[in-house]
Amino acid sequence: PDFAGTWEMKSSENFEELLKTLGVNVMLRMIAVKAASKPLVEITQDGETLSIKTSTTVRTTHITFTVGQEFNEATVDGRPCTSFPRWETDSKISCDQTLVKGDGPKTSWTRELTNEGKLILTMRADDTICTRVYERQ
Ligand code: R12
Repeated sequence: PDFAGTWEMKSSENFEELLKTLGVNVMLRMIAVKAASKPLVEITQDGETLSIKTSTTVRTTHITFTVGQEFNEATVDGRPCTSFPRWETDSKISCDQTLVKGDGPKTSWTRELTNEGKLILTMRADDTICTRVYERQ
């Protein structure tokens, strides 16, 4: 699958609930929810190596990983973690995260390319699942 492109978000469900489960306080949640309502996602891909830059007004993250290989990133609330991305289907990457330090909810994300050319991101913390749908700009 070709994840490459410049993506804009079309819908988001449960983002604030996810932050709640992660223990983010109400003030930061308000700021984060607002900022995360207009993200810009830029993905480049070389085979199984993806580079994903996610920009908002308050935080920009940039990860590069190869499916099947561990890498370091941060959970959505900013805690350093080790991540292991793998193919769940031939068009869906599933990534379990392990906190580098301390305890917290179990977190993971998936990124899937649909037949309609949409990108579906899910982020999970324990039983809370946030689903965000992106379309190419
Ligand atoms: C915290 C601090 C900040 C944030 C939080 C806790 C904000 C996080 C944001 C995340 C956006 C995620 C997106 C995901 C995607 C845009 C804005 C939660 C700044 O302590 O769709 O890929 C300091």
